[in-house]
Amino acid sequence: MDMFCFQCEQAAKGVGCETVGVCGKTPDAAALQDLIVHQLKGIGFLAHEARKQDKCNENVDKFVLEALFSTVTNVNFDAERLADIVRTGVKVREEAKGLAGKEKPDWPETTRFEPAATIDEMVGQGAAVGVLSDHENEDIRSLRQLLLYGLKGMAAYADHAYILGKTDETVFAFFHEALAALNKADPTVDELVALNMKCGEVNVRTMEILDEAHTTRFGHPEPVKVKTGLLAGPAIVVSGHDLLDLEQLLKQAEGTGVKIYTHGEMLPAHGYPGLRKYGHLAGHFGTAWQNQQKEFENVPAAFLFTTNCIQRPRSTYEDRVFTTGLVAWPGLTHIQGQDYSAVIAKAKELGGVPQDSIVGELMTGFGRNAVLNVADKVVEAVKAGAIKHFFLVGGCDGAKPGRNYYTEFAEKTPKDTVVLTLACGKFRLNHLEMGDIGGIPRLLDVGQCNDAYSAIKIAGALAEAFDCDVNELPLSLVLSWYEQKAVVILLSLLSMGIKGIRLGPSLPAFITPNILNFLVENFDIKPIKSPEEDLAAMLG
Ligand code: FSO
Ligand code: SF4
Repeated sequence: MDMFCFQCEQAAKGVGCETVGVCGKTPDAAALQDLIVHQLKGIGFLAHEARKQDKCNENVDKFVLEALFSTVTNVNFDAERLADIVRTGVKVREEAKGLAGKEKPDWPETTRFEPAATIDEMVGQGAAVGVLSDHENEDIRSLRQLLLYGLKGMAAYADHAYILGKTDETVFAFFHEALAALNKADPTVDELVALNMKCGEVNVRTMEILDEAHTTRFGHPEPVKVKTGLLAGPAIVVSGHDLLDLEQLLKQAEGTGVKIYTHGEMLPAHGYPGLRKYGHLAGHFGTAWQNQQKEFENVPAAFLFTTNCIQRPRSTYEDRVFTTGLVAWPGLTHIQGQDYSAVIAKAKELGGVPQDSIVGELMTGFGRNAVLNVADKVVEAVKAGAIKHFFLVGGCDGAKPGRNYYTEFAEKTPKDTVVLTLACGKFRLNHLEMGDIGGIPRLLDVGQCNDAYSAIKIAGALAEAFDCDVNELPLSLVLSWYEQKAVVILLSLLSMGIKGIRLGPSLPAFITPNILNFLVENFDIKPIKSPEEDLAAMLG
């Protein structure tokens, strides 16, 4: 075995990637990511000790977010950059130690970790502290990994909010508390279940501050039709989730003749007044992340990745792919300090497509404000029997053939039902013509995975209007998962007591049969079956 990683839905053979990641992660990158986590357990412990004495430091708080986010699937594949994080971590650890006070003999070994001199040696250190060495009891290990992946996902959301100037003390404090707890040699199942639930709860707050960050800076999303394809002329296609990167690029490209297109999870950007006001935000290109190698091939545009999900760029377009923020792929040009002049220059050099090639249109922008503005109409439609059921069909997309389930599911939903969708999983259904119910579109794109808070608010408002619990609403959740952001959203939904969630396309490899039983017994989680069977059960 050259490596072991099972943190995402692509884990080889449904067990784990052992020679190279299905995502393209090398054994070196995998080991260095494990080493970052090992180091973070020490930093988290010290920061947690410091917080008990009301001491904290922004550098430490920020490093924890960025380092965890760098280990999320499809973010950083570059061993050099990962090793740099470990080296920086030593300085950060010293800062945290300074806050925590005099070293105590019972502090865990992770607080004293020193990286080796070379990357090869660091890889050896990482390989020794990976998942399989975590805990001999598989169920304990499963719950510990669930917590770690929840933290990774939450770090992504917290980092997005941080970049936009929004933070919350409870969020930082929980990262440290949970990382500190991961040092414990013999945690009980109950302790770990409680920490996982708290992770979900704190993530709701994280998503709330992210929502606040987005809506205060860019306004509330409004429903909008977006053209898909490219117009003639120089083009930059922006992927990932970071709206601030997109805004900076739009500002810098103003007046240059370069048009900007969204890709994948950036589609909902068009709904924000503060971004739509830029006339050169020209449309959307392509579908979900796993199709990028096919869709980018031979397209004369520059591509910019602001967050996950990046895939190995093919030689036919690698010269035009740029990364920014925490994204890294060895050999690609990385943009520092949000100076996008090189990306703009590349787009000009390539020239773009010679003729307009618009292929269709997509609707987006049904954030909580837009939906709640028509809440009266929706409630009336339910009371009059015009809307019988709501489905939330969303989450991440991915490469597995089983993901056609989500397209078929949406196609088969009865005409008197409404489908809310979000995240890149929407590309399985957002091309469908689903019509409307008395002017209310049957398919509503709530936004990115980053906007899960909007969906939570919509469900909460419906429950309030009908004076019932969310679990009593005519609402079914059918989620697709891929990486750790989806893990933490699932923890959030469970922490809110939401039951009966259907999950696919396959169940996480890191969940053991006992832990799955626990989730089934307590939360009635169900694996997806066939669209017909599931629909019949939900509507029955
Ligand atoms: Fe998708 Fe990738 Fe948004 Fe994920 S682009 S898979 S859950 O990073 O974050 O939905
Ligand atoms: Fe495999 Fe997913 Fe880990 Fe990549 S992130 S190595 S695909 S389990």
